[in-house]
Amino acid sequence: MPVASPSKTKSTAKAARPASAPRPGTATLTLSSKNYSSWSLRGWLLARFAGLKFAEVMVSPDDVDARKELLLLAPSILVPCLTHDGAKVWNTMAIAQYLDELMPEAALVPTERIARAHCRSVCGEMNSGFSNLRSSLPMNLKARFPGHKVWAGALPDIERIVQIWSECLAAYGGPFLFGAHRGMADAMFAPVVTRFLTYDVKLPKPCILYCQTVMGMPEMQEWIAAARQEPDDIEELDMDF
Ligand SMILES: N[C@@H](CCC(=O)N[C@@H](CS)C(=O)NCC(=O)O)C(=O)O
Repeated sequence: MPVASPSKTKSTAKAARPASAPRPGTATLTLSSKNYSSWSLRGWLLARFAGLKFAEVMVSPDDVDARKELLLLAPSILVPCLTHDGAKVWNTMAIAQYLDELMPEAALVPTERIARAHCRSVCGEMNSGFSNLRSSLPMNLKARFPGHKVWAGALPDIERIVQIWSECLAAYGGPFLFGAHRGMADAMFAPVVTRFLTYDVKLPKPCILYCQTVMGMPEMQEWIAAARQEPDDIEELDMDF
């Protein structure tokens, strides 16, 4: 698969582990790099939006021992993975649905039936699609590539995302995808927002405003600040982030 990798240097640096292991009974969310791992960001935003108290468990993508530990938690060996009260949840959409059941008052999905179906549909599309966008424009929060030439194969993905956002913003009035309240769809598309900024993707005005809304969320600011503290590069930038 063609991959544009604008800034790729190798490093053996490991992501930081928490100083102490989480106490038994504490919900945990297993994540990898805050700078590079878009799925980690989605899972973390979902848990924060839901209001769940959890401990972060960081596993480095290039740490073999950490991968073995992750396998015990997540059979897919993928992050994010949530453990909570005996439940082990290892896919982002499953985590979103679990949190929505657990904390319905957080309104991760719209309360109205048809809007809720719409929300789940666009989230599902994000969860399973846009592979050309994901592989050619990997998340890299610390980087900026002004005037980046986007690979032609990723353009239909970008056009479809612009269509999804434009329809949602027009139908529900913004500033978030499903209206005044941030939720599941905003968490699912947040890493796309950061990619559009990193790679200088040109967008229509309503989508630019939406990107500003997402970047302005305190949770995003907190995540980005933590990403900036991470070592600069990791080895596996070609993988599907
Ligand atoms: N669709 C999966 C995707 C998860 C995924 O691809 N996670 C990546 C990180 S962004 C991963 O764990 N890759 C393997 C690794 O980090 O070693 C989900 O929803 O959870």
